[in-house]
Amino acid sequence: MKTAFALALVAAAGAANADVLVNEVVGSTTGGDVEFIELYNTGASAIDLTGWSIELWDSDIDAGGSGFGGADGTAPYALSGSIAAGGYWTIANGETASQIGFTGDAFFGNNSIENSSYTLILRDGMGNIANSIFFNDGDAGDQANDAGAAITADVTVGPDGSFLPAGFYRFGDGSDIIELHNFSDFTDYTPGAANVPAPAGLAIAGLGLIAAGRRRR
Ligand SMILES: [Ca+2]
Ligand SMILES: [Ca+2]
Ligand SMILES: [Ca+2]
Repeated sequence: MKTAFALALVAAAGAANADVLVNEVVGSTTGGDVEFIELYNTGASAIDLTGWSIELWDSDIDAGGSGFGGADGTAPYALSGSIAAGGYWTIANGETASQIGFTGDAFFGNNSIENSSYTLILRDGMGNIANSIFFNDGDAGDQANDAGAAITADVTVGPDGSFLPAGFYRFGDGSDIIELHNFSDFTDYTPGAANVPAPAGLAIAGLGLIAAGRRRR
């Protein structure tokens, strides 16, 4: 009995919670940066976010890039509260409130998300990576990392031409289809609400072309 309990604990400690995903991010826009990170719970149960955190790791190796593997802004951000089944949890800055009228579940200061390559890690209450996103500005050598240790991110976003993309969203909440956000057109930003859904019946073969076609700046 004692042994079985110990084994169960080991199993639990090794498995990241895969139900909560990074669903939408905006970090670099025209003018003062609107910055927010939206999580989405794909599961059937509410999840307590106590002990969870969002980390932002500088991922620029190019000359002049500052502090590869260092924490960006005032990251990490400790999460609190819970996220309902099919619900959202968002951290957002003051520009998000002033420019698009949205206030998140948590607040971070303006310019918390850098405008060149970075790695966003969502870490669960047991310290495991629940989801990781590498935002790439396209410079040779930039590398997804966890505090300087190279990783293969779950999702790589960008570059958008030779720039860091404004952000990304899953084309339909929790989807594996990734779209880049526009820099100056905020109409497709949906912090704390449903992302643009995938049209019903869309042929899988056509998704890549549609993804490319929707990208504009
Ligand atoms: Ca770079
Ligand atoms: Ca920014
Ligand atoms: Ca959204």
